[in-house]
Amino acid sequence: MKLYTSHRAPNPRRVRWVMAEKGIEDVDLIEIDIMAGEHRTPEYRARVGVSHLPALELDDGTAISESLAICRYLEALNPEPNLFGRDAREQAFVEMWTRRCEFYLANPIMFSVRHSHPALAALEATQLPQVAEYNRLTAERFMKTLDRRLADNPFIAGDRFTIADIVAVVGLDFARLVKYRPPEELTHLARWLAETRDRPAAKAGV
Ligand SMILES: N[C@@H](CCC(=O)N[C@@H](CS)C(=O)NCC(=O)O)C(=O)O
Repeated sequence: MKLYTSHRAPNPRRVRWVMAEKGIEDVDLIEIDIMAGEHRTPEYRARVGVSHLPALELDDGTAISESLAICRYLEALNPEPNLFGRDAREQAFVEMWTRRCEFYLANPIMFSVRHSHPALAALEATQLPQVAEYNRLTAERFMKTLDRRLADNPFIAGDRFTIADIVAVVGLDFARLVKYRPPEELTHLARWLAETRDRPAAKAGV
């Protein structure tokens, strides 16, 4: 299998993090230069169907895009350590927190960075400061929710590390591109962030 990835982009990083947690090594990483538009070529679109990263190309040539679909596929092939929940109840909780983290944290941060970092202007038809600000505020509102959650739970979905933590930390790490730091008073979020950034996968530079 081949993973089309880009080392600075957040969504492919989710997949690389899942691979690191599970010790998956039989996937070739193909680096795509987003700033050079390599994902917008007719060849890439013909192969993947959309001009997005990441994409996982299977050995028969089928391509799967959407980072979380790829992560689920890798989990099905490599069940341990489990990242998506073991029973119906845990799966629902993991899904709930993953979607919250994606919709209210990771995506808003992505839009905020894309609409404020000068180097990323090339990816937007028009870079709008108001879009950046609106999305920063949306993300910060959810950071407060996460802070309350993490006051009573070691990890976002409960008592163990899951895909919800990966989506959240990758989103927050992307904000470092614009030198953003979560508000200091969110001490439970800070505790979780430090511990998550200290995991072997993160320290290995995933
Ligand atoms: N929902 C998609 C988002 C994919 C996405 O937006 N990927 C970014 C990189 S992080 C991309 O391909 N950007 C290229 C562009 O906007 O031209 C996923 O989770 O995979």
